[in-house]
This record gives sequence, structure tokens and C-alpha cells, in this order.
Amino acid sequence: MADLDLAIRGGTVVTAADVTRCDVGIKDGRIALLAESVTDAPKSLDASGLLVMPGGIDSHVHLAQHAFGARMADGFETGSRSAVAGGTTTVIPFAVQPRGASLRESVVNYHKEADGKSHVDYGFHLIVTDPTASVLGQELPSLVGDGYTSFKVFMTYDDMVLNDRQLLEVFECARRERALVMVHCEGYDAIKFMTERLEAAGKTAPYYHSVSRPQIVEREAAHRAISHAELLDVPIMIVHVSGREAMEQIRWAQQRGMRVYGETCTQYISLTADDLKGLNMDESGGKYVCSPPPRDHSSWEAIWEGITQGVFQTFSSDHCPFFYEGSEGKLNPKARTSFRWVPNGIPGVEVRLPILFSEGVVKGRITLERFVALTSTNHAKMYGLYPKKGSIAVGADADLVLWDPNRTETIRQSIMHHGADYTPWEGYAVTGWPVQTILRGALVYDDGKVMNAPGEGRFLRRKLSPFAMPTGIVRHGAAK
Ligand code: DUC
Ligand code: ZN
Ligand code: ZN
Repeated sequence: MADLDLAIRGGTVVTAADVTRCDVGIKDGRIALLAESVTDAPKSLDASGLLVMPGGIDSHVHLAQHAFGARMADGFETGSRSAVAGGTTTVIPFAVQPRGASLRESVVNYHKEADGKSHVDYGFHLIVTDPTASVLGQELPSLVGDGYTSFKVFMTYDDMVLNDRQLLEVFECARRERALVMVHCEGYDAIKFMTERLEAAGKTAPYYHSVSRPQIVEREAAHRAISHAELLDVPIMIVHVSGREAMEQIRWAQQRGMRVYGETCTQYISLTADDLKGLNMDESGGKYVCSPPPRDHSSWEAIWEGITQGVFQTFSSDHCPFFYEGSEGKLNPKARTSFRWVPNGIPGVEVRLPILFSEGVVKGRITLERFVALTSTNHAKMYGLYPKKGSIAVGADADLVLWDPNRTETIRQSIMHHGADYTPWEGYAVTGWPVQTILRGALVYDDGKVMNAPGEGRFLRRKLSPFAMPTGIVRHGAAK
């Protein structure tokens, strides 16, 4: 093939299906050729000793989101810069509908945040906080048609929680429109009750954030969401699962033939609630405040059980970065009065691949193919981006990460590319590291340096997810 633009030579190509020694030929930003040897491209990258994998897709990141009571540490520019440095080439953040606002308008505003800023390709999920008749009847159907084919709903947080009736109405709309609903499963009332009791007892340090939201609160909400989904025969994705309790609910639903999917995240295999204790229960534990909170070592094992048994389809970061210092940071004066006011979320888009590789592949828990499925391919399939994204196949976008499986690194704030002023994984040692990242055939990250300009990432209109198809098994008579 004479007119290739770039060849990647000498690497081991890994997809969700295969591990193959072959070269990759790229033309016009897409993969044009997979062959034992590709020699006739004007430019080439030497991938000998490296793995060549589909660029990461992180289907759960928060950027430039005005939520959780503080300004985020990352907008599109720094958040996507951090993504590309971590080997991720596509992110799907959330356009949030503030209560009382139009969802369409919220999407238009969110595009203004993203336009001209992203280093990676991106789509938007929609967060529905106010499912009025016009949102359900007009806005959501038209937005789904425009490529926003997934919604997130919350079962907690004052400014986002939906009651059961509203959850059912959103689920019904999703079923009708074939959109995939992501559910944040933590029970609002139980958390509020626990928070008030803890505060009354003077237990206000960041560690008590984890006590206020124990696993049973997540399990109860997961079971409730699953029950509503079963009533309507609608597929749902339960996001950021933290431990055994919710994992078992999802497994139970799957074993009953339901289309209930699961996502877990980096923090649930690498952090624990003890991290929230900080130094002698001081405010530094606020650095780890996220929801659901990290649990304990036995929960890590439960999450690995869910990963290896196929309960979880996607492994995401839930990148939701806040500053530690400063008036809007996790240490702000109000946050010092109670864990309840510490902004919920941690930065992690850049370390997702290294930590899963190190803990999963290097420690023999998962294969290389499964690593690719969990970090890229399944995200593309679940959220309507496949086969353009998430694979190394002729015709797919040439989004790749060249990965050194033997390189050891210690995660430090000084080597991160995000906008936050700390990393929760300071000092965490990993084996396996991204060396180069390629976005649609262009070298966009080269060993520590981000090479492309903000704005070179493109917006992705997503197709309907085949995973959002109802089963057709109506057990309870309410689905239409
Ligand atoms: N839920 C998220 O999905 N991200 C950050 C905080 C939260 O509660
Ligand atoms: Zn959430
Ligand atoms: Zn999130």
C-alpha cells in the first residue's frame, strides 16, 4: 500500500480479542493496514518492546462541571491533557441540567466549555435532575437523536436526587428512546440520616464521610434501581461500584437475565477508607473524599471478583477533580466544619490505565485482552462509539497507546498533567506506563510531553448503544 501516512513498527498489537505481533499502517487518521511488516510509509514509529493498544476510552469523567459545591480543578483543556498523558484518547463527561433549566440549553452551554479546548475526542452524557414533561417528552428524545445517547441519574445529593417516581419516568423515556441510563446508586435519606447523627456526635472529620455512606446504602439503592429497571424492562448501567454489596446485586440481576451492567473505578482497587483518616484524622483526609467512598482490602477482592467474572463491563476513573488548597478547595473554611461540605471527587483520568495494568495484568489477575476490553473496547460498545473507537481494526480511528509493560514509575503530583494541586496516589508505584499516545493518526503525547494543541479533539455524536435494547422479557406488565 503506497499511500500510507504512518507506520507503527515492531510492536505487539493487543485488542479485546487478540495479541498479535504485527505492524500497523495508518492513512487519513484511520487504520488502513495490519501486516507482518509495513515498510512503505513516509513516517514510522518504533514500537519494539512495546504493546500497541487502542487508546483508552474513559466513559466517566467530570470536567468543567458546576456541581458538588465547588469549581472543578479541570476544565476541558487540563482534563483532556491529563487524559492524553495517561494513554486515553476519548472521554465522555457529563452535561448537567441544573434544576429548573432546559436540558438543551445546558448542552449548548457545555459545548461552549469544550469548544476549542480538548486534546482528546469527547462525547457528552446528560445528567437529568429535573425530568419535567417537556424534558421527557421533547428534549431528551431530540438530544438522543443528536448523539447524546446516554443519561445519568442520581439517587443522592440535594441538587440532583430523583425520587422513585422520577427515576421510573426517566427509565421509561430511556427505554422508549433506546438510551442507556447510568445510575448513581446511594440512598439519599439514609445518607442524610447518618450525616446528621454523625455531626450531632461531633464526628465531622473527612473520615466520617465514609461512615455516612456505608456499603449497605449503596446496596439498597442498587437493588431499588434494579427493581425499577426490571419493572420496565430497561437496561441500566450501575456506575462507580465500590465493593461486594452492590457488585452482588448486579451479579444477581445478570444471573436473572437482566441487562444490568456494572462499572467500577481505579479508587475501588487501590484506595481504602483509611486513606480518609489523613494524619491523625486531620483535614488531609479530604483529599480522598469521593462517593461512593473507597472501602477496604476485602472490597478490593470483591471488585476483582466482579472484574474477573465479567460482572463489570467498564473500568473508569470517575475523574472529578477539586483543588485541595484554596477558597474553593477541599480545605475551604466550610469544609473544615464537616465532611458534608467537602467537595466529592478525586482526579484520576491519568492514572487509570497504569493502575489497572499494574494491579491487573502485571499481578496476573486479568489478561491483556481483558485490560483492553475494560479500558477501551467495552466503553465504545456500551456508549455507541464502536467500531470507530475502541479497537485496532481496518477502518477504525487510529487512536492508539504505545505502552511499555515493564516500565516502573512512581505516581507523583510533579508528573501529572491535570489541573488539581495533588494526586490521591502520591507515591504509588506501578509497572506499565504509556510512552506515546496517537489520536486519529497524530502523535499527541510523547513520553511526558503533550504534543497537540487544545481544540484538536473532536466532539463525537454517538450512536444508540446496542446494550440499551430491552430484553423483551416483561415480567411485571408495566413496560410498553
Ligand atoms: N458521583 C460521580 O459520579 N462523580 C463524582 C461524585 C459523585 O457522586
Ligand atoms: Zn455518581
Ligand atoms: Zn462521576
